[in-house]
Amino acid sequence: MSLRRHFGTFLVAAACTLASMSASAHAILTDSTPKLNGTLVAGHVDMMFKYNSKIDQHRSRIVLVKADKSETVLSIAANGSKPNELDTSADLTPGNYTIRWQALALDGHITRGDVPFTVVAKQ
Ligand SMILES: [Cu+2]
Repeated sequence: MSLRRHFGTFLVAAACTLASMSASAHAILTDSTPKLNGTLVAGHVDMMFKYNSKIDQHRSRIVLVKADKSETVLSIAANGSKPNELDTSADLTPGNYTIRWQALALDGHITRGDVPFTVVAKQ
């Protein structure tokens, strides 16, 4: 009984792996501002998340998570000339933040990721 249940779990895991290997259109983050664990200067900050494939900008999501865990959904700029990017901006004071992105690729698959970064005071 227990063995059979484990086998079922294995099959599900294997199917997911195969699906992700064959779906080359998954949105994978290839570049960003801020960089992973990067630093930005406080003020009105433009942020950019670039993927390896076209994404649905209207149905993707960018959430700013502050050090106190509070979350703010940032609006994504419609950018028809850069269909593989999510562009947004925010007014940021010094501190630690995380951008939690969720990208919907044109194949219908959603990928997610976190980009932690630090904002430092203007010199
Ligand atoms: Cu996919």
